[in-house]
Amino acid sequence: LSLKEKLANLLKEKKFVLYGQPYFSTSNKEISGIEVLLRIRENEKVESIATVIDFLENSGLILKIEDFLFEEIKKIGTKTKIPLSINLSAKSFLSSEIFSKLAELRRALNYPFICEITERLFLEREALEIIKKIKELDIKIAIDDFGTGYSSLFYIENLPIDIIKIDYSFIRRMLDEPKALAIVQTIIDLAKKLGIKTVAEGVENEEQFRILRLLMCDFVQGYYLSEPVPIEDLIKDR
Ligand code: G
Ligand code: G
Ligand code: NA
Ligand code: MN
Repeated sequence: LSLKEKLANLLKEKKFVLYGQPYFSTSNKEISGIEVLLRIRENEKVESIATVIDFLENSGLILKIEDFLFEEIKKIGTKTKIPLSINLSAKSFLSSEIFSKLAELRRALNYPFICEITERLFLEREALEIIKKIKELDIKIAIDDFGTGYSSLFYIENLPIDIIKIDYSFIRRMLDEPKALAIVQTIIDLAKKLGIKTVAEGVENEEQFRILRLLMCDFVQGYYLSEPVPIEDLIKDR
């Protein structure tokens, strides 16, 4: 079987599963939102899609997988009031169908819902239009892995961005490297002045958490407070 056939079969057999990783308020460590992460469950093992995400995007399979993802979120989303975030690839926006799908998903959920996009989307000529259209659907926008791609102050100024997720590479180094710390601090300050919330990714220990709280980062995500877990476990009783 080709990789494409193999992945298509996994999808048909419902071997894609939804995990969720919460992010927490730095002021009280309460869950403020949940990022939905797709994983593949095969023979009792659950694996990240990190190694196949480029292939999924380039082969177009990502569109079918998103249909599955959206259907699953519709089921889960009605059981929780915690805002959910989904990751969308720049490729998802090549077809304008994505907007009707997002509109439908938004209607199925009665509270804030967030799309995480990466700076890669800014390379698309229509990036501005795309983001405005999402916002018109009353969906929030988070820039994922901020600082590692094509960060442009133009976009930060001109796009209606709600959340910046500071890439974990800066968080990981900030305690040892003054330059990384300066960058983290500056992103937080800039975001605050522009009315954009900040999430620090990849927070793994108390020390990092404390510094981020001092710097007035709004939210933290990472193994320190929670790894990704099966999403049903997160929304139980919430
Ligand atoms: O942490 P983890 O190894 O599960 O992350 C795998 C990678 O795959 C991350 O970069 C994450 O953003 C991406 N990813 C996870 N779920 C989805 C999804 O539903 N859609 C897209 N486009 N990317 C996803
Ligand atoms: O690209 P994106 O930011 O969506 O990727 C999220 C991925 O990062 C998830 O697959 C998750 O497994 C991973 N991750 C989440 N928290 C941590 C952390 O604290 N440390 C490390 N090394 N990885 C993390
Ligand atoms: Na993400
Ligand atoms: Mn990220």
